[in-house]
Amino acid sequence: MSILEKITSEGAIALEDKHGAHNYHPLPVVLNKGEGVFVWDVEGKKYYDFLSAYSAVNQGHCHPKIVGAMVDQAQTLTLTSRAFYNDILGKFEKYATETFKFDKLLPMNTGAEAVETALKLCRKWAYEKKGIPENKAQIIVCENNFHGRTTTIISFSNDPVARKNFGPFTDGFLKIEYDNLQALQEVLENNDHIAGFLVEPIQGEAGVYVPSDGYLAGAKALCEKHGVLFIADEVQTGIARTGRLLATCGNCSCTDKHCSGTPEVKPDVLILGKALSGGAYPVSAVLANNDIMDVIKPGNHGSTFGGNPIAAAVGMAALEVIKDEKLAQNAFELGELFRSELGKFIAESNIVNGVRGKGLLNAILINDTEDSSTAWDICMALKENGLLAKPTHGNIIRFAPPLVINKEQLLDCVSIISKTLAQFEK
Ligand code: IF1
Repeated sequence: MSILEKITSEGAIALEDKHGAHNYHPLPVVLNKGEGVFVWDVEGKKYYDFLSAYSAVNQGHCHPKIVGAMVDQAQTLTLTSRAFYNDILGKFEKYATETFKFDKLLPMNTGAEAVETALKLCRKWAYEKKGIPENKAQIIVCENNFHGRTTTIISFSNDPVARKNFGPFTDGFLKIEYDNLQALQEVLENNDHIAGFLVEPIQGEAGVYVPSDGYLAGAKALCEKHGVLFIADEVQTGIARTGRLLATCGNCSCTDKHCSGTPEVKPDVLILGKALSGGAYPVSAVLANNDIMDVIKPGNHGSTFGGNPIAAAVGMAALEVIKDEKLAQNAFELGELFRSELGKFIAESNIVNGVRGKGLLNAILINDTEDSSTAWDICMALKENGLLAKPTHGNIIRFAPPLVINKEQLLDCVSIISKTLAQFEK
């Protein structure tokens, strides 16, 4: 079978089922085209994409500027490895560090790799700058975290499905309750060898759990007091998703109305992935200032593909699109509209208990148990009605459209969602 041969949805699913590892349980829809907020299946049916590849496609599917940058670069120079310089990486590093206001950037490919990079950076900093005795460094993490799927990262997950039978695990992590400053203070006061605190500004996989106002700033202040690095995993929340360029939006250079003037907190170490690629090509990065990043010396860390010319060109275009099209502002405004419009339906509903989120990272809470299939069944019905979303537990559905969505499209989606949910009213 040639790669160009036409295939039906059934045929594509059967091929994956037979020849692919079963590490996912996808919704039964086979896509072959995307543009902006829309995707099409192989039978030609059009859908609103309310997952955006887990927030990697914030700029919309096949954004011409991002695809253009990728194609141009692909026809010129694709990969040199970091054994040699290339003429694009430095430009991307300058642009990204100016955008996010850090001295330096370390490029990787996937989110998990960037998280691993941040953990290694934090440990090395702790031994060399803070003077923690060798092999004693501890990093604080939160319950119900999701930071990726490498062996070290799942070592501090508490999701049994992600962990079971993958041990032995990596030591050196202390887990505390999310959104609980008291818990953070206690662990900082009662341990001598804390190197860092790794946190998601909003917990995505846990079900779009938004912490209390002031939590992140309070956590940063505690970290500062104890000389511990505040490490923000903005792989999912970053790049305008939550209505600001970053959910932690310290003093980034974004000039969007709702972004500037509302500083939250500046992390010591910032982790980016997903939408840094615009969904075109894997790009991730860790950003930090010189006093931290300079502990990494030649040979300490790297990746064959990290910082390659295509990734650098794509990353730069992906950030430019966010700025040019004021996507943080759009996410802020349409996020407010989404929650308030859907809220009207929910007020009268007994199948949905609420909607929560920030910007265009939202979730609805279904009135059923965590182990029920209701959220899945609703997603199947949404698919029939032309909107794709995925449950994050049995009773939570995440809604995260591309940030290029406009008001008319968003209201159309609210009506699709309301109409679908109405079929499930008890
Ligand atoms: C999957 C969730 C989203 C992340 C944060 C690092 C990574 C992720 C905060 C790793 C990845 C993904 C991966 C995806 C499911 C997914 C996810 F449902 F688990 F929570 F986005 F909503 N930090 N998140 O959210 O990035 O290595 O994947 O590039 O299928 O595992 P990665």
